[in-house]
Amino acid sequence: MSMFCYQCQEAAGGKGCTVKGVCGKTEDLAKAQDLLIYITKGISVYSTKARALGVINKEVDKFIMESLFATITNANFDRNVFMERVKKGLQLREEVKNQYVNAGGKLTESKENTSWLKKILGFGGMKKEEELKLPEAATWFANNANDFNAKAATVGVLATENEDVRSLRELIIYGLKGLAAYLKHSNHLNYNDEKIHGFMQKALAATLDDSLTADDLVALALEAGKFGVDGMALLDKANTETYGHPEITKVNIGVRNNPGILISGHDLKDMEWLLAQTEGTGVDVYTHSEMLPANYYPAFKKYKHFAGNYGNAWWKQTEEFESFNGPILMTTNCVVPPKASYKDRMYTTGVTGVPGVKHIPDGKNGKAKDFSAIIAHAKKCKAPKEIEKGEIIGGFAHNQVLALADKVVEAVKSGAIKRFFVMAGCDGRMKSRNYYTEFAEKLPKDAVILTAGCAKYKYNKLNLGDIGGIPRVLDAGQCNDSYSLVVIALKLKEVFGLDDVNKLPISYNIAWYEQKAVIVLLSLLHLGVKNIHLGPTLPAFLSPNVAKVLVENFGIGGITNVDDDIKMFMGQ
Ligand code: SF4
Ligand code: SF3
Repeated sequence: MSMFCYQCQEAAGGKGCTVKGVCGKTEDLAKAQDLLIYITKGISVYSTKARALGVINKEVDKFIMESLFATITNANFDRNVFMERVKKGLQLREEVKNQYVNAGGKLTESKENTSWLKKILGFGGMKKEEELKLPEAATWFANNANDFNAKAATVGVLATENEDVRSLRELIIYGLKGLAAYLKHSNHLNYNDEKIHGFMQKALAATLDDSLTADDLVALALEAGKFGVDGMALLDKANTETYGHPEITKVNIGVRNNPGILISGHDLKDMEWLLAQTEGTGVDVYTHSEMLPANYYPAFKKYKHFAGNYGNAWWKQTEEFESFNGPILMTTNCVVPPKASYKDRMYTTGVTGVPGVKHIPDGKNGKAKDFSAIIAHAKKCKAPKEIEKGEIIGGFAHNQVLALADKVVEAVKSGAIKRFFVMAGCDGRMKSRNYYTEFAEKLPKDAVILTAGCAKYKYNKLNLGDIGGIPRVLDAGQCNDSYSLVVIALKLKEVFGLDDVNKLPISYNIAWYEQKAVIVLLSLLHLGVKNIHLGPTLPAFLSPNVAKVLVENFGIGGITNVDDDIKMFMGQ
């Protein structure tokens, strides 16, 4: 069987990548990732049982979280990393299995022996210990590389034959991947929620359970949404308690004359370390794509060598990294396999990786990562080439917007603001995404866009003006800061004395690309938000029947064309 992957919006032909990923994922990399996910499920069978007995293996928690995160679209292209993880995973599986047994857990179950002979003879009721029927992922072993490769080819997405069960299992797994990414960022700031780890493992194990019905799996997907809200709330707490609340900020998008380092991805701890280590070195730091919101945090704004943001959303990196001239640090997705022209200037860290690209490892015993190699590299480089000039404005996370609540409420009451549009999510390569630029341009002037994630780059540099001093594009931050938009919506619901969040004048026109958008979507569904429109296309992993459930129960829809959609939304 060749590869099969349909986890992102750019899945080939709207169905799935089967020869090579549109993202650049090769067949052997795809299979290694499949095998790793399979192993995490097997570990989760035991770790979930062990947890029920009060045994928590922290190394397992970390391993599963990071393994899920590493398989997110555009995070890691290094097959060796995944194969090493598979080996480590098998060791950990045995370790946690033994912990479970040592804590009194059984690998057998007691059954009545009711064979016909015994019944006729009048015995019956004899107890017999039988081995637990464990899924193969919990028992499979490999002796050599051939075993790994053979297994990897049989455990992918298509191993689940029923397309609806497959669709729901994958919906859950993709949600877990997004959740794992957010939890990892919280953990990096020393915030943790053991219940989220527990849920992730329970849900992974559940995807092996053939007795679960479609209804059970829908319920599990919504439960993932509940943990999605918890995960985003935890990260919000971690970020704001560590770096302060984002505040309204004008961000420079031009360049200075010093050499620079460009930092991309979502990890704010890496941002903190990089800013601290570059201070006084004569090297400036610029954010890229999803790191832009770092500019809004008080703790980072104090650095004079923090020069602003360079470039746009992830998919433009092949041009923009070339013209940046200096080294680039990728802290998370989205990495595009680099061109030779800047490959030697790219560095990965955390769960990211690209074969042949230098990787900055974690510091020992939780100490800061050592970015000195990147700084030394930057000193030898030219200053970035200017590709844009001017400023963009952002920092409208919940604390800042709620500080302006009176003004916002007044504007709604007076009719100056007629409707809000939540347009959070991801950007991507497809031309069809120009829909979002046109949509923003054509929206009535009394509508305000609430955004988060890299989707914003489709309209955050347009001059859309303001309404009585309130900008018409309010950027809350990274994709996880969609949580901020929820907090704002819930506050407005309270202020207007409504009993249902769907009665607010808010429409949801969300752009998705990778799996973090899946957990954001499940979180919104868990909160009871209805009539969310998803584009530019609906996920390939939704089977017709699963899509029908989402349409009928939650009013989920796609997009059509800008004019018709605006008419439809404004009539909501
Ligand atoms: Fe294709 Fe997306 Fe999977 Fe990459 S992540 S192989 S583009 S479906
Ligand atoms: Fe963008 Fe990858 Fe999703 Fe955090 S950087 S939103 S696509």
